Amino acid sequence: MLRANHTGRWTKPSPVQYPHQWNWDSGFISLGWSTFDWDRATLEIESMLAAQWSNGMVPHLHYDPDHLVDYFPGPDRWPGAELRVRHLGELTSGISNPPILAIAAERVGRRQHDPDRRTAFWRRVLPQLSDWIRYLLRDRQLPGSPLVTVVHPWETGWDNSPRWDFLAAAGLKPKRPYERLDTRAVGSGERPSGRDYDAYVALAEVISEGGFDLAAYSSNTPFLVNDVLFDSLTLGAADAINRMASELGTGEPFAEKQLDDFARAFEEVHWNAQANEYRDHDARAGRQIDAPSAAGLAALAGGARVSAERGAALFDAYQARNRGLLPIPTVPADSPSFDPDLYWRGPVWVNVNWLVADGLASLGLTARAADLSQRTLTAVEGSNFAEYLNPTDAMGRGIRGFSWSAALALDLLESR
Ligand code: 9WN
Repeated sequence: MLRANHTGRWTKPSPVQYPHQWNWDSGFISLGWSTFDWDRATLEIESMLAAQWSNGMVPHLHYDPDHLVDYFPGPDRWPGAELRVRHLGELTSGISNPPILAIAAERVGRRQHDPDRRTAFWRRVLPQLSDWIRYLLRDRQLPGSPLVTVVHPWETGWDNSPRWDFLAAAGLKPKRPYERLDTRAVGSGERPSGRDYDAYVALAEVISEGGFDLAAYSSNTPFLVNDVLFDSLTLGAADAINRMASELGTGEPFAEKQLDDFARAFEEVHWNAQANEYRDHDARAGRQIDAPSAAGLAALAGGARVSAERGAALFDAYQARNRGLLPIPTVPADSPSFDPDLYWRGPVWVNVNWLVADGLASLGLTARAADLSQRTLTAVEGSNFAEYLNPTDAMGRGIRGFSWSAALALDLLESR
């Protein structure tokens, strides 16, 4: 599957529907490659880094110039992005993605048994990965908080999650007309609504008009969010970078105090002691977002400093809300927003299961992690590598031949 989706430079997410390179997809995909073709794994990461901006941001989308007509929105929806790339000529979006790529770079390196090749790879990618995390920890702050301000649902990777419904409710309309292409290969009942898309496109306009500078547009946007998963993965990325740097004998880019402050803010802002769960935070309104999802559970991966006791309680409580269903529905089945077919509003996504299993394993909750991995593998096996699965019938939904479903199955097989 990965070979079939490889373009020569990188792996596209699927044969049709997603013809470019996506940032967090490439992180997950590189883990799959590293189980059988290490050079392709490093190429995946380095191709993504070739799209980096001068300010350090690694965009969520790296366009393939030969396939611009096959995807909406194209680079013309991010005017000015073409001037901000380090390598002029690269075409990108104007927002970022959860920094799983840095976490993957460490793991891909560890799968290389020749220490010289491993350290040569880390030496090549570490400066760029560090610049990206520095950007997130410097240019994405609102006054008074060290946490990362996420500025678009596409940036979170969970596009139409009920966590972001307040955005669609704000009723943004784009200035320029547009035509969606995403419902040609996938039924509209499995894709975001027209109202969601209006908001996505309008928000891209706000961000581009603000020169991609948070301080310039923060008063003009309804969407300024601290995403629980993005924050945890940022901390995890900084930890991974520090470990790689210390093995290379170079100074650690991120000071312990800075990461401690971030972890403390994470706990203060994201933990909800009444509900006993981690939640997202609407930074504009100054309150937590009351929309249950699996994101708080996925945040056990990354760098959130959670005790094993709490991790087990979070997992068991989520399972109890979804008894009899394929784990892990992205929205719990008892929530009014749950829809088993609709994208990020209920279906099971392999990357979310992988994150939860990884988080459980890192807390020493190995039996739960192994059970989740096994059930995920069985579901992937029967689904023709579907993009997502319906948790009630375990059947595939969305596009088939989805790269991260295949890549993470390989990684789960290799890690057990
Ligand atoms: C918008 C590529 C990406 C994933 C996201 C998923 C979907 C894009 C889209 O596909 O988003 O970025 O067009 O729907 O939501 O998580 O990275 O696989």
